[in-house]
Amino acid sequence: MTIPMKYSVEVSMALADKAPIVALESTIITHGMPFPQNVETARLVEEDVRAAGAVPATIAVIDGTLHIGLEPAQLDALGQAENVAKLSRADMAACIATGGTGATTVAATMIAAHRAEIHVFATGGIGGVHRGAENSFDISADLQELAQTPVTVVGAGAKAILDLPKTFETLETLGVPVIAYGQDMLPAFWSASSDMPAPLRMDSAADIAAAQKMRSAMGLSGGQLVANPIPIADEIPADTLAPIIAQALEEADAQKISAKDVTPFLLGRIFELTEGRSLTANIALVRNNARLAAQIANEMAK
Ligand code: PSU
Repeated sequence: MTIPMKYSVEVSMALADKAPIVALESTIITHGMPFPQNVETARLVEEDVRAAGAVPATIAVIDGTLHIGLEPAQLDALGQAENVAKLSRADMAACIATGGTGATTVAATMIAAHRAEIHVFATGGIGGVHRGAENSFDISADLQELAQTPVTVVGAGAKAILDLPKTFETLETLGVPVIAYGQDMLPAFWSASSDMPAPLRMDSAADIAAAQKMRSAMGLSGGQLVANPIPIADEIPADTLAPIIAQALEEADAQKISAKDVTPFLLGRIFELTEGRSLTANIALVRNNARLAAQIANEMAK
């Protein structure tokens, strides 16, 4: 059975030339940010990747076709579409098989990128172990994906709405390298630093690319998480955010929000409670991740 897959013009040219490519996800567009900032950000992020010498490949399923790289009109339409599915490993194939439309999460984007032989992917922050997971068992499929699919994911750590210590414990159990970029401590998404030391630290894109290549050479499955801190000028200090996150979590609990709806609900409430500041920070960190991912892709292509 052939997979209905379509490459954008610039991605197919880059693949033919073995030029550096950076995969980008689409859930951040459909479920992570409001319109029109979602589409504006997606465009800016693509431009950041190009300016850093790589080709952007935004990934999504549209009418049953897996797109590797979206044309501008497709990106626009996706950013305004309603009832778009949020796809992960479990439901991606079903969506393609039944002609559906869905945005790809970190897990699904990694699967698609690997199929397309793209080795580097930039996002905002990965999903992880939700607070209260000891009762809800809510753990993002992103963690398992990092353990099995060989793609280097650049994020500002995991989203700070999660239980960060449990998230990083789980990554360690799964054998996923977590590399803080340029600092000793793990970042915490909207904040440049958490109080957790990073398992690994690297200061250059070349080292990060070499580490992924060595994993493959050694036959170790899986990718790596590069935890890239938000630039200090754009961060929201963790102390400022803590009560806001707590309030959003309480509301999610009271309204019985569960499963895939939890992350979009929390991001939306934190946006309202910070009067938009969380979104400004989110945009800054995604762009910062895109620039680093492009540098890593350049090193991988050497
Ligand atoms: N980064 C962001 N905003 C987002 C996401 C990442 O800045 O909305 C998305 C990614 O697609 C990630 C998903 O896979 O959030 C995590 O969702 P969940 O917690 O339901 O697994």
